[in-house]
Order: sequence, then C-alpha cells, then structure tokens
Amino acid sequence: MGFLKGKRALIVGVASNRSIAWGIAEAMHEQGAELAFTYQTEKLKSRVEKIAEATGSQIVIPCDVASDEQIRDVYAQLAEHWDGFDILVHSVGFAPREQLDGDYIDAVTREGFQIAHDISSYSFAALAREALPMMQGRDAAMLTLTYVGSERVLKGYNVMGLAKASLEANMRYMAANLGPRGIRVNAISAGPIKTLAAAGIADFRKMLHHVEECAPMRRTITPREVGDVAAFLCSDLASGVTGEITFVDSGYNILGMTGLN
Ligand code: NAD
Ligand code: 0WE
Repeated sequence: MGFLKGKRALIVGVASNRSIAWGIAEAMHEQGAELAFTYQTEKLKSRVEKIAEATGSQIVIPCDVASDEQIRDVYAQLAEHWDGFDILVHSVGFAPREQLDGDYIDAVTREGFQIAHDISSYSFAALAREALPMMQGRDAAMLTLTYVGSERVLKGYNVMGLAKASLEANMRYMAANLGPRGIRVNAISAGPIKTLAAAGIADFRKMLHHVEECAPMRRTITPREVGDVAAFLCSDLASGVTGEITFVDSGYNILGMTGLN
C-alpha cells in the first residue's frame, strides 16, 4: 500500500512529459495519491490532460498564476470535484527570456525583476492563501521547487537567483504561519534537468556535463528522483519536517571547488 493513500494533491506546473511536476505526479500517483492538475495556457492543455489520464485523474483546470482571478477560480472548480485536499505542489518559475542572458547588471530591469518575483515567488503564497479553506485540519503539505542559484552565483541565472531567494524565504514564512493550522511547507532544490524551462539556456548542456563530471554521484538527476522525494516530503512520513530545503542534486551543492578531478 502506498504512503500517500487517501491523500489528494493539486499539481501546478506541468508543461511537458519532461517537467519536474510530471515526475512528481507519477511518484505521488504510484504512492496512491489522487491527483488534480492545472495548466498555464490552452496550448499546454492537451499535454496536461495526457498526464492526468496516465495518473487516473479527470481534473484539469486552467490557471495562469499572473491572474488573481484565475487563482481564485482554480479552487472554485476544484471544489466541484473535492470537498478538500491535502497536498499543493508549486512547480512554477519564469523570468522574461532576456533576463537570463548576459551579465546580471546589464540584464536586470524593473519589469524583469517584477515579473520574475511575481510568477516565481509571490504565486506560491497566492496559491496557498486561496487553498487554505480546502486544506485546513487535514495534515496537509505544500511544496515548491527551488535552485541553488538562490544562494550562489551562476552565470546567466541572474534575476531568477533573486526570485528563488525570495521563494525560499516565502516558503519559511509560510511554514511558520501555517504550521499551527496543521500545514507543512517545504522546498526541493533540484539539480539541473533538461526541461522546457531549460530549453534555449546558453551552455545548459555544458552545465549538465559539468555535474556529470563533478557531482559526488557523477551524474545528473531525473524528474522522477525529484518526484520520489516530493512524495515523501508531502506524506505523513515527513510529519515532523517543515520550512526545510531538501537538495536533490546528486550532491553537487556540498562541493566547495569543482572541476579539479
Ligand atoms: P517546466 O518548463 O516543465 O515547468 C515550468 C512550469 O512553470 C511550466 O509548467 C509553466 O507552464 C509554468 N509557468 C510559468 N509561468 C506560469 C504562469 N504565469 N502561470 C502558470 N504557470 C506558469 O520546467 P521545470 O524545470 O519542470 O520547472 C519547474 C520548477 O522547477 C521551476 O520552479 C524551476 O525553477 C524549478 N527548477 C528547475 C530546474 C531545472 O534544471 N529544470 C532545477 C531546479 C529547479
Ligand atoms: O529555474 C530554472 C529555469 C528558470 C527559467 C527558465 C526560462 C526559460 C524560458 C525562468 N524563466 C525562463 N523564461 C523563458 O523565457 N532553472 C533552475 C533551470 C536553469 O535555468 C538557467 C540555469 C538553470 C540551471 C539559466 C541560466 C543558468 C542556469
């Protein structure tokens, strides 16, 4: 019997079968959770319907997290299927393309900064607040996805690093605030994975090779490996864990100097 049996999870952030959120959905489904999904745009709807089908879910709801109205509507629609739910997965990040190119100080703009923080950090709190009425009093858990670029400088990650630092602080404030209501809030810091969010990033292949050469495990990680840790963190097996960042990065983050082997 799976350790998520009887749990219901809303997954925000599937865009393709390579998405980290897809790996999370597969892992949670395998552990017995019932799933619901959102999609950002009509273009992505059919792909999200595919994973819904593959995981026995009939619930696929539109949500662009830039819109307060759409965030509210998600839960109005979800309430037509479920009287409550236990797990909220936030696997969303975005900055305008040109923010991720060139030197930080040249690339960053007021608008780029604002969009990156809005979509990548604020949206987690916004989704959480509107979810509260359906998540109270049921040993619930929320999870977001971050990257080590929040604490260390990576060429080209630029304003996304600031947005991830904000997201991590957001996660801790949410954990402190929602703990008394029985809701745990955590983050997974994933190593680089070739997803749509990595497409077209200069030197991304180089970064994957660098991890393969230097990380303690000498390989990159898969969405499913993130998914398995996500399933654990959102399950009652992790009932004592909140406000934490768990690295799923084949150990890369522990290194002080790379490239000498
Ligand atoms: P992905 O492109 O598959 O997923 C990103 C998701 O964000 C997409 O589903 C997209 O629809 C969604 N999104 C963007 N703007 C949105 C909006 N306005 N409204 C609703 N949804 C929106 O890529 P991924 O790599 O699976 O990214 C998921 C999360 O993992 C992101 O937070 C990303 O920063 C993080 N992450 C990725 C990596 C990596 O190397 N791929 C590493 C660490 C962390
Ligand atoms: O968080 C991310 C990706 C974030 C991302 C990616 C895009 C590409 C398309 C945010 N916004 C956009 N906007 C787009 O228009 N990662 C952790 C993956 C990633 O992105 C990098 C990385 C890594 C790793 C960018 C530069 C350097 C390293």
